[in-house]
Amino acid sequence: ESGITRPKGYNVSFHCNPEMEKHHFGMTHPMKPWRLTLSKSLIYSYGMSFAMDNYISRAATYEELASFHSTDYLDFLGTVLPEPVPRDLENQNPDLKFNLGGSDCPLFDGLYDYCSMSAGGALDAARKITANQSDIAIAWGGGLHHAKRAEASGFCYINDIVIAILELLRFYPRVLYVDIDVHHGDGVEEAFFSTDRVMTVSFHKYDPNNFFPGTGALDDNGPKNEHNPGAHHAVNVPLNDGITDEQYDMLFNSIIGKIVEKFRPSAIALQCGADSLAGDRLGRFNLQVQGHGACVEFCKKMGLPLVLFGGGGYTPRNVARAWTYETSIAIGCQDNISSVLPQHTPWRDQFRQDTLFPTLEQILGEPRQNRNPQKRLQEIVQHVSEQLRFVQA
Ligand code: ZLV
Ligand code: CA
Ligand code: ZN
Repeated sequence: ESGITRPKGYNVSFHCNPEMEKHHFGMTHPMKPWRLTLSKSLIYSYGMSFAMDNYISRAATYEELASFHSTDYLDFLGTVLPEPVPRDLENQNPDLKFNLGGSDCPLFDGLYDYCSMSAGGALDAARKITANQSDIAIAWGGGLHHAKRAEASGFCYINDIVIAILELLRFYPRVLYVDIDVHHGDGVEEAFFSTDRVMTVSFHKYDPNNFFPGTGALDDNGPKNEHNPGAHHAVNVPLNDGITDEQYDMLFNSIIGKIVEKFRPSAIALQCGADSLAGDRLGRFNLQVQGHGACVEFCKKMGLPLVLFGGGGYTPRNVARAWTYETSIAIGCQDNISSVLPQHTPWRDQFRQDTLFPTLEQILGEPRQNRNPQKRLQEIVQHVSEQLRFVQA
């Protein structure tokens, strides 16, 4: 009836935990876990749950979190309580342990539960893949790419992606990590700096002094010492404001195509941060739902086991559109779903326009100026090609 059918022999699993979505970072904080509820409700309105295996994910255990994080950090994370911060002290320099409790990474009620549920979904997704039960596993509640072994950073406390990739590495010789969040995937890059079994690729806005986290220059490709097998296994694609679908897809297909050919990964982990969309509260790009989704489509076409993670995304209506479209791509029903949002979609007025694919004019009025000359993009492709000469499967 909805036009959604389940292709035989192709399995997509969907991992979420409604309890996670109920947490709040604070009124003025841009990260809104509720965007997960909005996304899921749109996905369900389209009837897509009938074409996937749906799981309520568990919370990751302490031991699972400790596969990457230090126990000092986890113990502290498990015991700190939110402290009411006096207004005037909020942005001063409190004594931050593990970078916790500042304005980017506030302490809030249920913080440890929130983190362990995000990681639990990502781990469940990875395990469905390694058990050969899913071809694509989706964990929109994961993708928190900035968290370090013993430090919170940029709204991220636990690096669910690193934990999930470590699980994939128990079964697969090589994993390709791709990150289309508008921010640099520094935590994942750093975690795998010294191994040649994971290649990390991040596309991001790069402006070292004015845009978080300030790392991820074109020639930051992993510590280049004689004994580091991970040298050359970090790929960075630094971009400027206003990049368009057309340019992004050219870059993405050309770079990921070359990498898959040379590195020959056995699985792909794709972080789908939706803050790279036009109109994002923190982002700076001009990507549309179609262009963002084209990255997922390209990865799917590689025919390798694929885990999809969420990530950033600060304009909830656009996050929900992108992750809905990308879920449809995973299932393979993207050409059969209506571009008009289903009439019965909950919170339908949140979406402003009734289309899954708003135009740039609808999103922004005036599109953001594109500061990515074609020549620079060619240079980036050239650099990556040269870098790949040092890589072998
Ligand atoms: O999307 O923050 O710029 C994955 C992700 O990649 C900063 N943080 C740091 C460095 C100095 N500070 C500023 C502190 C700001 C504290 C509160 C905001 C509050 C309101 C509106 C915007 C922000 C904000 N914070 C914008 N950008 C930041 C970044 C962190 C970005 C993390 C992206 C996370 C989930
Ligand atoms: Ca990125
Ligand atoms: Zn981001």
